[in-house]
Amino acid sequence: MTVRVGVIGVGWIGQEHIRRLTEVVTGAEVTAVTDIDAARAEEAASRVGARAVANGAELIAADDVDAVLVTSWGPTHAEHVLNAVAAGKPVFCEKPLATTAEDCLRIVEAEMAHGRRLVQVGFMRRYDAGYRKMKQVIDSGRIGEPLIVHCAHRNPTVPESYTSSMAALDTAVHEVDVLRWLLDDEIVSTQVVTPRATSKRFAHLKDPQIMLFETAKGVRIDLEVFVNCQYGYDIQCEAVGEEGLVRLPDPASVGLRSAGRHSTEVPTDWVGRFADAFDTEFREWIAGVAAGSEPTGPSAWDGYAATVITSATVEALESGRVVATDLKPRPALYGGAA
Ligand code: NAD
Ligand code: ISE
Repeated sequence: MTVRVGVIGVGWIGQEHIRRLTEVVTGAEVTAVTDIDAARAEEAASRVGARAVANGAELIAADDVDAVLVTSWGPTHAEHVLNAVAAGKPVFCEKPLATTAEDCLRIVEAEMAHGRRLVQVGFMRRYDAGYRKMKQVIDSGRIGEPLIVHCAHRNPTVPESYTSSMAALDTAVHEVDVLRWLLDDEIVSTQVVTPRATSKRFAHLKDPQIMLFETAKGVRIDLEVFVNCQYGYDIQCEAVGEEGLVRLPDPASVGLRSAGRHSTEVPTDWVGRFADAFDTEFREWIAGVAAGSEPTGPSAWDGYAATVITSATVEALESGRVVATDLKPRPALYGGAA
């Protein structure tokens, strides 16, 4: 079966995922596209032989759309995801699932009323080969019980429109998801401390920030978010356990000996660093939709948890306090007891 996908929002990542669905993944076809910028939608549609439609509601209702991909701006995600769930269609939503905890919960409740999972959230790091190996090691017990995790998320630069709260909402959100998954644990509190700011930032931005999370099992996580580090896109993660340590490998890259130096490249952006993870994420999502099975990737509940935890982190930044994350009990549909 070829899965016919409709895409809502064809800006940067929407177009990148259309390319992925048409050139990389087998068993998928993009049939319909929409964007509030109609000319952009027409252009993106014509490139892949799809049709441009007026809006998200029309796209979701279309007979030639089996599954929906939401890659519009974050504040618009909830409306499109809720419409897709109401139509009973599988929906892949780029992060964040929604920008408020209330909207995330509305999606969770709608999916529970539907009775099975339809929603997957675009936390692609769970599909990165390095993180998957780390999870195998932690699950195998070879480092014993995890105690501490040290992480860094560094971007070379960000535009002036990037604000201090985006360090949590837009950037650290990836660690929040991948760490909950890696540790099979929940983040219960969050705190932010800010070192001396880099001179290489726009004046309004607090950069770098150090986020400190505590999990339900008592693991302590420190995460450096530094979005003007200049030198490259650098993702680090090291879990320290009772009997050993496991570290995220650097992306495969040749060692270069030249001009009296031995060096390896640092990626320049997340697009290249996680290209394989994005490909795997979409291969697995499409295969699941084609098989008619429930998605196995990050769920609406994971999207809810990420929004609650990153919103609490913004509160922690603004207040200087340790903030409890205050998640609702996890429902049975998402592996919980409630
Ligand atoms: P973008 O601004 O380049 O594109 C968004 C597009 O959505 C624009 O073309 C805009 O006109 C359109 N749009 C907005 N509201 C719409 C609506 N209601 N209906 C139809 N179209 C609408 O942004 P982007 O960088 O492509 O980011 C899009 C989403 O992807 C964001 O939620 C962002 O957080 C996420 N993202 C995820 C990753 C990742 O690493 N997984 C990376 C970048 C962006
Ligand atoms: C961006 O939105 C992403 O999702 C990238 O993965 C992240 O590294 C970057 O900091 C965000 O702005």
